[in-house]
Amino acid sequence: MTSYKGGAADVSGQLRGEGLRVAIACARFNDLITDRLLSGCRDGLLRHGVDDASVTVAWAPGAFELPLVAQRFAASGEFDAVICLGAVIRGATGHYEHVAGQCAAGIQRAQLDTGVPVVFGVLTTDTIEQAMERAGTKAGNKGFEAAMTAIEMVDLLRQLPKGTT
Ligand code: INI
Repeated sequence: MTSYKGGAADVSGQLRGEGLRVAIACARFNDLITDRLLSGCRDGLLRHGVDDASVTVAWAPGAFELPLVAQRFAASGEFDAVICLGAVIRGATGHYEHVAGQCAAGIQRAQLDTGVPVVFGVLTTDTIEQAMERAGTKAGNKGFEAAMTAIEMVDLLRQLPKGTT
């Protein structure tokens, strides 16, 4: 891997979390699941060098509210990355598509508008069992993965040309 200097390059982010300030927006809805995502996320940050004292957590009512919280964090200039954690479960709602879709679209918009990485650590599953599997049982922990994505993206963006945001 070489650093970008305006010419040919092959860049990727490393998992170096030292000195990073990270905000987490976590949904309270389905907190049986999101509590586990949050634990996995904190663990992932800590294991990759992020100081727990540099991590701020805000609880939103549900996944639908995560983009606004994330946008506020990202626009503040106080954080290097924002992580959104939630669990949208199809079996439990008729408006699954709206909640999940708007959550994803809003999170993407927050990162594109601000230039700060905003990670989609939101489970979208058919059943609560599938969500449990992705929240620290047999299919890993999406919160832990989200922590690594945040750290990697900060390091990657630092190597890329400056944008307008
Ligand atoms: N919010 C979730 O985070 N997960 C869900 O599965 C869910 N369901 O099932 O409806 C959910 N709904 C609440 C939604 O996110 C908003 O908080 C609510 O609509 C108020 O805006």
